[in-house]
Amino acid sequence: MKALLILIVLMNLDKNKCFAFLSFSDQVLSITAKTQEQVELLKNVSTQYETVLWQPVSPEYIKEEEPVHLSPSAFAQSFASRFCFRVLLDNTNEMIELQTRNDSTDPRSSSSYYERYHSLEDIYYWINRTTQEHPEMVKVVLIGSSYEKRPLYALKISVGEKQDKKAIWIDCGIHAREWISPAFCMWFSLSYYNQNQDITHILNHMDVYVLPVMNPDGYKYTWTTNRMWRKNRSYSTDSSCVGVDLNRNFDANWCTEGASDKPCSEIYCGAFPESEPESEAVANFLRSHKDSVQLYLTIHSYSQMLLFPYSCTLDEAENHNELLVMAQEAAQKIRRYYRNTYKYGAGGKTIYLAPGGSDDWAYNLGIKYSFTFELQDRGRYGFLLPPSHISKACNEALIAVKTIALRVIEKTQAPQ
Ligand code: 9B3
Ligand code: ZN
Ligand code: ZN
Repeated sequence: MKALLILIVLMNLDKNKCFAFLSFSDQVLSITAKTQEQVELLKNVSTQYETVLWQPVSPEYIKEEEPVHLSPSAFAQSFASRFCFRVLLDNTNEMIELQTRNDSTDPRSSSSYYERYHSLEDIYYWINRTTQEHPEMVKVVLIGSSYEKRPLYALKISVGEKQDKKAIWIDCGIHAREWISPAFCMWFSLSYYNQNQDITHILNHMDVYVLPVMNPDGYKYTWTTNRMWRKNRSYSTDSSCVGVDLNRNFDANWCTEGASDKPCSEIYCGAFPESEPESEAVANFLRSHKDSVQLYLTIHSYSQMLLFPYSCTLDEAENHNELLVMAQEAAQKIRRYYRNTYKYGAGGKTIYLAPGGSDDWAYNLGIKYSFTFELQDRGRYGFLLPPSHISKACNEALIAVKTIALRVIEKTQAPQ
């Protein structure tokens, strides 16, 4: 993708100053539509010109006054001249190169192992090492396999003699390009086997299941072929487009408004609920552990939000206020300790109506504490969050997890 590019002329729109820019295919721009006409134009551009849309996830969500993040490949000049925009990133190719390099083959060679992104092979290796180094508390559970037959390994972190503890489930990497998510699952696991006081308390009361990469085929593909891939890698019989959005494939108002039945869409819901082996594996595991799992967490990026059901309807969950207070407390901790702002609320009202998500499905299964975290950042780097930001992004999410886990224990278990 060397620089095709296009020029964008200057213009004077409203009071905004807009300067002349050259736009290249490895730039990411932020454009805000000011009128309905501009909304339509942006929708057209992002469907027609092989534009890579970073935010929102799919063109139908483009609205007035909400910044759109995209990587233009061939802007029509007529289009470009009608907008003011800001360049978010100038050199995505270089950033991608940097973030995939120096992925050493010896995982623990330096102390910054957890502050780098890791290839799928590295993560499998890490899973193996982790269980070997902490056999007394970490076990690996094979919950299924992906479309391309890669194993879906979850870690079970458990301490003490008690066998049938309640549990927390946490999955990462549903969406392939959200690299901070698998990095978080690894960071999180590390903090659990290098315990501190809060963690010890949590582990005395609950086991923790961690699925570091729910979409291994997609993740692999982001390392080898297309860094911006989101879906899994399944082929459908009646289209040349590949992939299902695993977070639209669960049985929660499946494929209604907010999802698409078109295989080429980034939010394609699949042929039927749980049509994909990845979502089916997670759903099967949770169904068979629904009496023990009390807290469901799923990690995404980017936009800094703590969301809870429902996303698939605007109706409030039965314990909406309880979830709201928990999310608020977690967001306050992040603000206080890390000086960073997270929005929180029910998904449907906070971002957009989105059916078929794992959090809503888990909630309806009976897991009354169910959250989706959208980690850093708010668009400065988006999916290409530099490795130097991993530790802060993970630590702030970790404090939110701890806050919520401690509350769940308080609410569901008598003091011991
Ligand atoms: C979407 C759904 Cl369907 C849900 N239940 N909870 C959160 C989201 C947001 C993520 C998505 O899948 O679009 C953000 Se990447
Ligand atoms: Zn205790
Ligand atoms: Zn996501």
